[in-house]
Amino acid sequence: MGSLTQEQVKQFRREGYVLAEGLLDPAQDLDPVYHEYARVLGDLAKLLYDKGEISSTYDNLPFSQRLIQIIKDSGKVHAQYFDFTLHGASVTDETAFWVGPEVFHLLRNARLLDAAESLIGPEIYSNPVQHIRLKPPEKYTPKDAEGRLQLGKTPPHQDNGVITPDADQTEMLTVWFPLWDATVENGCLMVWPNSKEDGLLDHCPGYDGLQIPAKMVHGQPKSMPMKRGDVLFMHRLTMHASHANLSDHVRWSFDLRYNPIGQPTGRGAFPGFVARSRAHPETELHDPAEWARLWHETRYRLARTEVAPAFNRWSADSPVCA
Ligand SMILES: O=C(O)CCC(=O)C(=O)O
Ligand SMILES: [Fe+2]
Repeated sequence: MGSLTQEQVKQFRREGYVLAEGLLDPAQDLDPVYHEYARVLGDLAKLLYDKGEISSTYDNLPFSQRLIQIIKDSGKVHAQYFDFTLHGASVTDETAFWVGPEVFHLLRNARLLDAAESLIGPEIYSNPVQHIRLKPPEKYTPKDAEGRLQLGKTPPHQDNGVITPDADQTEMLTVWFPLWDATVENGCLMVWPNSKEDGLLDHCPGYDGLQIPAKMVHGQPKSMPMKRGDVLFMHRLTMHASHANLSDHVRWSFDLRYNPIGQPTGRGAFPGFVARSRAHPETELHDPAEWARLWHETRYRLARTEVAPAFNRWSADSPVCA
């Protein structure tokens, strides 16, 4: 079963990625989550305005411009506010995140799962390594105390690098798609075809995330401009990065992950769930409120944990990082 063509499956197995053009129906599959996030953005505007951190709620602006104004006015990108995951190191009871029903419906989207089934089989677990990325234009992105962009381009890495070693054999599948067209100018992804053949490379912690040291990055990357509705599937060992957002609008994407049920997720402190099981359909999670509850319970637990979970096995002072 599964919805990808044999040719697409072959390309994924050979080169470590495949682009499925028009897999999603933008109106059916993407608009609901867009509308949900428009409300989240409104909530953020009100919250910041009430705290005196912005001078207007920018009600009349369309999403992208409204977010840019809020970012400029408050001096912060607010990535965690929109994300449907947590960052182990700094969780408190107040840490904001968004685990709304339309996000859950996206995680269970039948078109995504049909395609995932072609690549990892019919027993599909929603792996909790997942993000929404709302990347503002670099020219409007506030800097941190060291003068670096708070949120910029993604450096070269393999997703296997951002999970714990117990999951190195897990067939984790990365599923990346834009909410709006992604272009080279606004910061689309680039992939290094066949890079999975090199196995897991060393990664070094940097301010913008784990990255493969430049001296180990060879071969020509392929830029992946994508239309709304297109979906990119990547093998966990496929090296990828993003271009910088040099446009004047927000680059908006989701990246989700799935693995065969029963394999470790590589972020055991976070909750996943059975998205599809042909063998045991009764184990599938269908309730968005239960999914949200799992994440709230996780936040509660992490806020009380002294040693935050680390998902990274490399240290900045190891010789390869010098
Ligand atoms: O969207 C990006 O810029 C990076 C995405 C990424 O690294 C991923 O989806 O694994
Ligand atoms: Fe990645």
